[in-house]
Amino acid sequence: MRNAYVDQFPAEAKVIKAAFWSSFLALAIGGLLGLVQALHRTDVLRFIESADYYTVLTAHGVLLAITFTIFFLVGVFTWAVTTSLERGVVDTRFTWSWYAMMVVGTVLVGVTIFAGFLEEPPSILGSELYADVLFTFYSPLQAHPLFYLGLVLFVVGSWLAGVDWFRTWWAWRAENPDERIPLPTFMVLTTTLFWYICTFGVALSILVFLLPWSLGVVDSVNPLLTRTLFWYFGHAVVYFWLMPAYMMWYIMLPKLSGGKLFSDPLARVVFVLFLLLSTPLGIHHQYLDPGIAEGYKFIAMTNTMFLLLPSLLTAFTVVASMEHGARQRGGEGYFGWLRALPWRDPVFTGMALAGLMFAAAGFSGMINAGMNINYLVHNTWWVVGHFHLTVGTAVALTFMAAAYWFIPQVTGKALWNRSVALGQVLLWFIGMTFMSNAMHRSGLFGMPRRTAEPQYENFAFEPAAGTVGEINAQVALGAAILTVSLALFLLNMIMTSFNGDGTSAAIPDNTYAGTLSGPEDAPAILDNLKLWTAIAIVLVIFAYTLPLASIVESGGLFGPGIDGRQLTLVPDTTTVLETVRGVIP
Ligand code: HAS
Ligand code: CU
Repeated sequence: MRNAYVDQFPAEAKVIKAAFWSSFLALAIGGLLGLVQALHRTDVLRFIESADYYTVLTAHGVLLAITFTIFFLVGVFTWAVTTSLERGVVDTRFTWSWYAMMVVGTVLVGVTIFAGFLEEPPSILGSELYADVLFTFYSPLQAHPLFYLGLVLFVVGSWLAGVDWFRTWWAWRAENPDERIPLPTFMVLTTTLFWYICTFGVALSILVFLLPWSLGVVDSVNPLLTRTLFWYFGHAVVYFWLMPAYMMWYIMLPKLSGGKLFSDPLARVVFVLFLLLSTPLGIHHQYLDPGIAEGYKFIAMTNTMFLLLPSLLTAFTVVASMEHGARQRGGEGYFGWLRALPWRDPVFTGMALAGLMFAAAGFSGMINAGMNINYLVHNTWWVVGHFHLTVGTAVALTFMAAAYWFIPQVTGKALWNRSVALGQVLLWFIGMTFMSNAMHRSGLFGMPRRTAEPQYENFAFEPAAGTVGEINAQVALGAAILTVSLALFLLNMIMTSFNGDGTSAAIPDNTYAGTLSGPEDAPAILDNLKLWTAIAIVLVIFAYTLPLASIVESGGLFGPGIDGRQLTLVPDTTTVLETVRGVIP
């Protein structure tokens, strides 16, 4: 008898499958645009006008960082809740409705961004369809109202997904009043709670400021305020991407390694710490912003350093579990056990390589987080190197590796080709090593990010870096390898959906790792979600009330009023574009 997810939960499997395919579509388009811009700014091959660079960059950032990640993770979380509670969602119509809402939101966002490629974008609601605002979308850049509306629908869809997981858990709780929350559900619920806390900031920014401003209801906004509200959300969102990857490292890697999770209580502590600290540190993205006092930046830095702890605990617990597994399989010696790990399994190898990369990414994150060192790397290619290791590898590679396990689970079809899958995860690791290492290095020489023409006037990188040609070559080579890897991934996914139905031998059991120290060893207070949420909110209030108050005081809620007049700090986007077009031949 086969024990695949689709056999246990056929209705849920359909929604999860749809979410995965939405995610893969975003990955395909976003990934291809990544190649286009990497070749463009390294001057290796230019397909686009430099004036279109920001359209490409916005599509790349939004489709990969927001669409690909979040569609995949809502699928994974639905899987995790239903399998660990051993019950389906309360009503799959509700599940389909939040999925549909996210799709509509994505389509609106996508259409507005891609309209930027047209010579003459159509005019809707009185303004040109246009959204070259990058994935960070704060003012003074302005997008068409439909872009913001799409974002709102997407985020509200994700909120309803959270409601779905909570409802499922409440239904289970009514039937099992005395049991501990199963670990995967615990991870989903704590992540959902900090997602609610952090998205409050971005919802406020869009609904109160950006959307009315783009509709012409208000004349101006306070750019520092919308920036700060963005970053209130913008750091926590990175953990929204990371937590599903962590979840899979905790519940799948130990089993794939042949052993058990080292400690369930420690895993709970880790997720509680993320709930507490993911939001009150967003100002570490604004160390260089004038208008925020140093003291508030220092608080953000302190909280960031505290938040290294759960990742360091994760490194310890997950690697200890892998070692336990390897020793069960006969591994010996200080490091010899590494050879006993199942390196031929693409699911394992993809996730292990993603974890390895994340160890490096953690170091570049620590460097970003230091207030004084940040001055050296801020707005350079270093930061781009950092996030291609984090979201671009720790998260993306884990998701791709997991897909080799999930797609057979939710479709009942065996994976098309394991060797291609193994080659694919290796290629991702190699491509990213080239690209991200070169980006980090060039950032140290001041190579700016987010520009099609990275050279400064009167400043040549060549003598400063000595290596700009080599750096560009490495980035272009890395990007090309990543594209091949991506194509192989998509090919495998497509071919798998055409594969005949899988037998039980071809599809692994839908179960995850047991534990060496189980939930019975965890203090009951860890499961008190109300308590942790309350503390998390208090911390956010401490970290943000004073800086926000002073930003509003000095810059005005809707921008500075001088003699009763509103000073528009914000040039309209067409003027900016025309200036750019004028400068760039
Ligand atoms: Fe970051 C900028 C600080 C983590 C994403 N970050 C960014 C941006 C993105 C991003 C997208 O303080 C750019 C935003 C923009 O457009 O401007 N980041 C940190 C810190 C961490 C961190 C301290 N970032 C992430 C994660 C991301 C992400 C995760 C996405 C998923 N980041 C910053 C700062 C900036 C920043 C500043 C602003 C820079 C600027 O100036 O603009 C930490 O969370 C990192 C902690 C990680 C560790 C590593 C633990 C190691 C583990 C591996 C275990 C190994 C295994 C495998 C399992 C301490 C868990 C073993 C294998 C065997 C074979 C044995
Ligand atoms: Cu951050």
